[in-house]
Amino acid sequence: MATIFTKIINGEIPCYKVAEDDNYFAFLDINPNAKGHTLCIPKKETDKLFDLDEKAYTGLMAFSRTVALALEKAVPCKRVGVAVVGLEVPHVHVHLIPLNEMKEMTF
Ligand code: DGP
Repeated sequence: MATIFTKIINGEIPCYKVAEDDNYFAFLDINPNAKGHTLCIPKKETDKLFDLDEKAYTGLMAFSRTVALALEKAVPCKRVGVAVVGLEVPHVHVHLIPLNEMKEMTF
């Protein structure tokens, strides 16, 4: 069965899209820790970060970096925090969270 995130990529569930290329997709988290909290995901459904093959792993990191650099410009913050959690949705996702205080980084 498709994950919630695959349904988002396919447009079956609405989202606020931040960025997209052939292999990766970024959208705002529905339950943000801070303004601009964004999730970056591979379009190919994969559960955990370390399940990704080398190419997909480095591709996801490069895509996430591009989105993080854009977020730093778009959203006032001290820095963009990065986390990979995956307790809720079994489709690997990189959290990018524009942070001003550590307490914003809670899951
Ligand atoms: P975790 O698996 O614990 O890393 O958290 C999953 C995150 O995904 C959580 O911060 C909320 C977000 N999320 C879950 N369902 C949806 C959804 O349908 N739309 C959006 N935009 N975000 C979602």
